[in-house]
Amino acid sequence: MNSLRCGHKTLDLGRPAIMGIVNVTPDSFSDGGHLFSNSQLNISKTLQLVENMLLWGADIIDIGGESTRPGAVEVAPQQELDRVIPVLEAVTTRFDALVSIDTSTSAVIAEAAGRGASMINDVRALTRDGAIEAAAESKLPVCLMHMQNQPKTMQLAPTYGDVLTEVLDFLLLRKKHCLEAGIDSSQIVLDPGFGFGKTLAHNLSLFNAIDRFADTGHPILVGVSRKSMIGELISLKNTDDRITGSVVMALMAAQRGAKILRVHDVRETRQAIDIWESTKF
Ligand code: 7PM
Repeated sequence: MNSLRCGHKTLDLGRPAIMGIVNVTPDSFSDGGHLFSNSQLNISKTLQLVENMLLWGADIIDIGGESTRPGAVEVAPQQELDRVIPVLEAVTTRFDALVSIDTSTSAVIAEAAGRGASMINDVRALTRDGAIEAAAESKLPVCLMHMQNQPKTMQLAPTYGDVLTEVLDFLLLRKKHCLEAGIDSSQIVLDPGFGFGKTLAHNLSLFNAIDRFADTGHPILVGVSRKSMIGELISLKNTDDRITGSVVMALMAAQRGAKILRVHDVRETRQAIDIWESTKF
């Protein structure tokens, strides 16, 4: 099936889906806490961003309350709950939108599933205590992402023998654990985890092998939006200058078989994908 079952809703993957990033952390790397003032989340600004993303053609909104940028320290489960759940509630009350929750924490998975979340997106691939069980219980689709080490240390010295084999093997092992926990195979999305414990060379090896990930039969999610790999390729230090590069790489990822594109710049990415789709006959 070319779709994911998200509770009462469905995410169609017949064409590449666009996932709009909404970071509700005060220190996110590329959207620098612009939803915050006096370290307080501005909920009306957040809803405005979500409304715009939906108008611009986002298929799903990804809400995250833990910063996973390189060097970031972990947040307490209660703090993550306090950040994410009110935003989820506000978004689902106001809009008939699909919302994925970017979390590794079992309590957040369980609480979000009970309050209308449509998907679980875990950069730790459900490795934390209780996460896999909470996800299985929710019956929601899960995105399993590869990361080497933890955010605090992942970019210090990323090392692989064969990066493609290691990342693929990890994801297929996590898939096996998910199946054993009762998660339906058709609900599993895989993600190579660009920028998570990877050098530029590692990222490019994985990017050029997206088709190999797609060969697993699982929908592939790709998140390269405004990341340093784009800055490194064409020397752009400022994340605001990486929009064109991000759009180009999202389109290239889709052409290599990615089915979900996790992006900051929904309008620009939607246009690129729609142009590509329109040229097919
Ligand atoms: C460095 C790496 C800085 C990542 C900032 C980020 C992904 C994700 C994030 C991804 C999935 C950001 C992030 N990236 N979830 N969450 N895939 N599935 O761009 O690539 O906000 S966090």
